[in-house]
Amino acid sequence: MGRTGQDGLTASAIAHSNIALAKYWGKRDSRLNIPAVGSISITLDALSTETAVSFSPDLQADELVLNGGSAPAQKASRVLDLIRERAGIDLAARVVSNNNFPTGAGLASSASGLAALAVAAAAAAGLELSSRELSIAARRGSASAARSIFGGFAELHSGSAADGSDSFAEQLMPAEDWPLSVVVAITQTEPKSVSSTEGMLSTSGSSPFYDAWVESAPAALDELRAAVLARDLEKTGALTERSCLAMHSLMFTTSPPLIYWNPATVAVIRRVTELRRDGIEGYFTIDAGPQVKIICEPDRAEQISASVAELPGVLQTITTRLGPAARLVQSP
Ligand code: 2P0
Repeated sequence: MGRTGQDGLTASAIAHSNIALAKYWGKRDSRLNIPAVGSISITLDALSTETAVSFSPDLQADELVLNGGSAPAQKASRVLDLIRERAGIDLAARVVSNNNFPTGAGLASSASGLAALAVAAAAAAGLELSSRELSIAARRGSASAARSIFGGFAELHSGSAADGSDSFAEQLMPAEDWPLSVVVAITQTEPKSVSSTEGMLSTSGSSPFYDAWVESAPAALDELRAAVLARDLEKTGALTERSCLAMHSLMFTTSPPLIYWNPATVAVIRRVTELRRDGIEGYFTIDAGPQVKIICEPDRAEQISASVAELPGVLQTITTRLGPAARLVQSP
């Protein structure tokens, strides 16, 4: 991986969003952005971000242009700082990032965005980093981004090292080994009012169930990992729903409470459960937002999508297969 820009110090990359089957919520180190619990995710083909990075002596500070508008560059700068340190360069960067889906609405735009940034920034700085090093760099921006470096199924380790060197993601299984589909039911397109970063800080300081969540996470991960590797949809689905509801229980018991759901979120949960009773197998999961993602076999996706699309408050559905790893976009 070298410099891909015509004028050097410039590169572009694409990464796909991911959704966690076993959720991450809470940090063991806020400064280094190290998660308190491990997580397992699937990368989604249809939701992606393309990010261009240019280091330049003409800039005074890092700049981020997100979907055409100026945006805070704080998370991007944490990734860029690590890349600058590794490359021994002292230049600010301009980052131009475009999502092909709603930003900040619980569709993991920071996961795809910061994974694409890590890949592009490393190449722009002339570094050849391993996937593990890229995953650690992406994690510094957003922990979920560490997982989007990989395609298919990925696991992010919380690790125990104080410097976060053992908190990286790795691929658990490629998409081809278990080609599932995901139906995303969008119930709101505006960004959420409380960011994940703020929300999890608030939860760890106030939910009476936070310690139990952290303590029970390793066993929950072991169980889910085994179900995924066995390609057992019923078990994977049940454990996915349990992790999602455990995380939202933490959110509900945060002070002040974090209620990311809206009435349509609940309607979709109920519909997924009813469909399953009728033999149409799908399993829901919900992140820090009101959208519902339904995991199913590809031959069930159309029926599930049509059924949830008719519910009041469901604005749109997107059906996707599992996606590939983050990668550089070669310049012409
Ligand atoms: C996850 N989420 O495992 C969980 C489930 C949302 C709910 O990771 O603070 O944007 O930047 O590390 O990665 C979203 O949080 O948070 C997230 P930071 P991030 O997918």
